[in-house]
Amino acid sequence: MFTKVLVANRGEIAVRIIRACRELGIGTVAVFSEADRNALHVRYADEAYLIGPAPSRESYLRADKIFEVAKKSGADAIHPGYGFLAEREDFAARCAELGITFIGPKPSSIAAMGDKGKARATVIKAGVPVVPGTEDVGNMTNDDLLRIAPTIGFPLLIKATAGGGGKGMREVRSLEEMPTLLASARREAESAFGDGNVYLEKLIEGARHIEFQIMADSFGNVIHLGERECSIQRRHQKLLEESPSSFIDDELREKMGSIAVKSAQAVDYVNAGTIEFLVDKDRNFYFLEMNTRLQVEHPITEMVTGVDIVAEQIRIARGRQLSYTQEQIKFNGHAIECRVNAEDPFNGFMPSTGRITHSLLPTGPGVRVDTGVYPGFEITPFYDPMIAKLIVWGETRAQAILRMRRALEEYRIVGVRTNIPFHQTLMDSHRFMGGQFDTRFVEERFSMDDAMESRTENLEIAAILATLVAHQQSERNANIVRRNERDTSNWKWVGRWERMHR
Ligand code: MV4
Repeated sequence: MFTKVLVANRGEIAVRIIRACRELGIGTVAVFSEADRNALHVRYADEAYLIGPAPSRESYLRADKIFEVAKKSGADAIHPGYGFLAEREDFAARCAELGITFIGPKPSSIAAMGDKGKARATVIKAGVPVVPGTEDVGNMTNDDLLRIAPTIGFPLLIKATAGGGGKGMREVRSLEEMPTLLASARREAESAFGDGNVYLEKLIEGARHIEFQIMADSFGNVIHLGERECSIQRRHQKLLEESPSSFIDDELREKMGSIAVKSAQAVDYVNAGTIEFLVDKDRNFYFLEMNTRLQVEHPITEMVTGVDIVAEQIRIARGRQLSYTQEQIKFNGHAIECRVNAEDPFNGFMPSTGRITHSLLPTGPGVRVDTGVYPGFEITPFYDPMIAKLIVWGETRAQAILRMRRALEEYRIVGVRTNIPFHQTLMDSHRFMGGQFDTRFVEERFSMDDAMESRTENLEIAAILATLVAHQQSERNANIVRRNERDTSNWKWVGRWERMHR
């Protein structure tokens, strides 16, 4: 039984974890940097401790400081959230040595999935489909790789063993360009991870990125909570996620779900985890990697399954059994999450910093906002630009999209630029409405100026499109403020607000 959980994170995810603890009647301990003295997670926790200056390296990444606070406060468990220390095997191991429960998987599972080459080899043995590529573990020389490359075929990808997130990744179109690209991939991986080891995979072009949420308890029970479509991304940063994926039918969901469960079992997994897949045009799917932590986008799975993933993590870490069997998991409706970033979509998504002077959150039926900011809070350049997650639920995908349009219109943030106009433009995109996109969509086919791509020929989606396009038209007729006027509308609104409060 825990009496106190230390939350080793900041922002919206720290707040999310504190909320779960409060509902479970568990005390909470926050840690914060000098830039976060006034942060929401500090206000919501029962106790809060300063752990260092603004840069993460000197605060949120300082395991020693966090253990010091754990001791001082008497916390008996640590929830790492995502990022920072969440996937550090040594951190999880040290928790155990100090008699503190790490709310996450075993150090050995983190290690087994952290090395992407090792992860491949492990899941291959368990019968999980992976992209054709190298199958040896351990360091491979350039000679080895040049010999194996033609047997895989071109185009192929060089990937960093310690990687993830696209760092140290190179597309190779022919054997001639291999040596140069191997050298640059190794150099990038060495500087990013201190490990220049790489492996090869055949390049799957025009694929979707679809991931499965799994939950595993310490009694060997493993279930999946369905998939999340994560193809709407830019430079390996996800911008929007939805569940279910319009590309996955019940049969494929069951097949991929059972493979996801198998992947987790292969590393003796406990707690919440995510299996990432690539799914090609012909619906072939391949294991990419496993994230051994809670993810940013977990709320959309919570909305369609009704499972409180964070509460479930805490129960599992306390040594309880999963609250659900696979048969008890029912998928209901459709959820979409827009990541609201302090970035200017009209200026190459440049990060925007400053004080949030005013903000008004969307609420109402089917709307959830997870955020760590509020009016008066200053956005600094020290951390991730994500300031909120706007999550909506609808009975159908079309209803969820309409609801997201409504919520985006309600949302007002003044003081920093945000990517809300990007999301509004995306909601107008016929390709998005029709579910016709892959991981290249935002970078290659999407423009803030011209959301009106040629209409799709796919008849299956014509009905959804008709509803959504009609709605778009009626909004225009009603003179509802559109994205390019967002700044003006914000300032008009601020004017009204200030007149009201004089
Ligand atoms: C791939 C791929 C195509 N073929 N592997 C990018 C980050 C890393 N986690 C895996 N990634 C990819 N691996 C093969 N064999 C395409 C990507 C990829 C990608 C994957 C998921 C989400 C967005 C992506 C954007 C570009 C490339």
